[in-house]
Amino acid sequence: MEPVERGKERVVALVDMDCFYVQVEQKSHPELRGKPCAVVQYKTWQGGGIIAVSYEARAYGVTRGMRGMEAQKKCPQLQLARIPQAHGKADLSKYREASVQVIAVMSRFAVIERASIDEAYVDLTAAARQRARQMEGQRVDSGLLKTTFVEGFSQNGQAQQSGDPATLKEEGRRAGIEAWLDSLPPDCDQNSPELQLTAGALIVEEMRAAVETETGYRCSAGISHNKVLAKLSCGLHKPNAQTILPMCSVSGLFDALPVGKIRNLGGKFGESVTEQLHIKYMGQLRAFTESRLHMDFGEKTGNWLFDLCRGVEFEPVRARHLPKSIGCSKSFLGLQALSSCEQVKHWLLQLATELEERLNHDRQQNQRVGKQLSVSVRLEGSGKSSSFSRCCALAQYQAQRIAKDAFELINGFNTAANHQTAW
Ligand code: DCP
Ligand code: CA
Ligand code: CA
Repeated sequence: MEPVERGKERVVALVDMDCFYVQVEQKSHPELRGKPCAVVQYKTWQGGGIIAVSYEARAYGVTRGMRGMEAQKKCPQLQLARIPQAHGKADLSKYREASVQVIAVMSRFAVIERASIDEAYVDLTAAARQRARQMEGQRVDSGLLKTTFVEGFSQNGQAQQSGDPATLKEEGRRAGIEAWLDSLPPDCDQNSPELQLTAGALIVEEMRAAVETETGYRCSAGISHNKVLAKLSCGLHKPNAQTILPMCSVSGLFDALPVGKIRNLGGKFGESVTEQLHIKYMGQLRAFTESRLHMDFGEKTGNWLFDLCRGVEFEPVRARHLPKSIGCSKSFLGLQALSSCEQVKHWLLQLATELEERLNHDRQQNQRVGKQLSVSVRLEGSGKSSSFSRCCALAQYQAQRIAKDAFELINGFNTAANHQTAW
């Protein structure tokens, strides 16, 4: 037996819910289903800030971050659902509960790592190998991959007569699947990494169908050999679709992919990579030698980048269904900025009250206790903003105590410390 090509050892998927908060609101308000709608936070000023948008509304140009009223100008029939509030701030518990339901269904299929409120990584290596063994020697029935796209194989839609974009897209998808299945080794060796990806995609089709049947929620997915490629491919076709990203399509995709679109390269570090190397696209990283990347980023990170731009990455999917921390926050922008100790104490107590509730719920549900209390503060100064964070032991699940400890943690940073009341 030949050794598996480096980087193709695993089958990893990322599942991400489509317009998640919108779907949760549509489930409890059926009149919103299939309609252009959006979820807003604090409906007070200009219709509130939009944080989730249905795909019907996206077609009108409605996007996250718009004000409700601004969006209704683009799409007059847009309906707005509002995030519930508690303790003077957004209450996300219904979305967290929906997330738990989805994770429960998915975890019947394979090892799951919850990555955020609406996404999870799935290690399908064992399950896909087993499925590939059963499939060996037979051609995969493309009818079982009815929402699957294959990156690099989906462009060649034949029938150009139909002008309808949805029909064209579906024709392109089907042609792509057939071309992909044709490209699999003719004897369909169970050890073929490409057959294993295909088997993984079959399992993800089943998993997504089970999620929809049992929870009513639709999602999209990416199927590839590692977390970075799975996450990237999930976003290529949405909503209610899934995308296989085979290694052979990576270089074509990376050639026009801005570095910041890659998991873990979206922030400051990604910026330093593009600035230091004077590049824009992920594919351009391939021009640099290992030793050059070592020089600029150290051995460990250099190696990681060298592999990553070739589609190779090894971060494991860790079995974890629960968030590692429980946190809540609130922003006070512009004129709302807190300016007295009383205000700071008041809001710390509101946050601590939510925290106490959620910590108690978590202890009961998950038989665990929190150990550390961490407080982060963002300051909006004249010109530059700054932030800091401090932590201490979490003594008790008690709001007053949490608020008091939190205040002491940050009080040393109060620049108005000489005055008794100002912050
Ligand atoms: N969310 C939020 N504020 C943000 C980003 C997201 O409150 N800045 C919430 C609302 C989203 C949910 O998290 O519904 C999931 O975020 P996603 O980025 O996955 O976006 P959606 O699920 O809404 O849409 P998509 O179908 O593009 O994944
Ligand atoms: Ca989502
Ligand atoms: Ca997401």
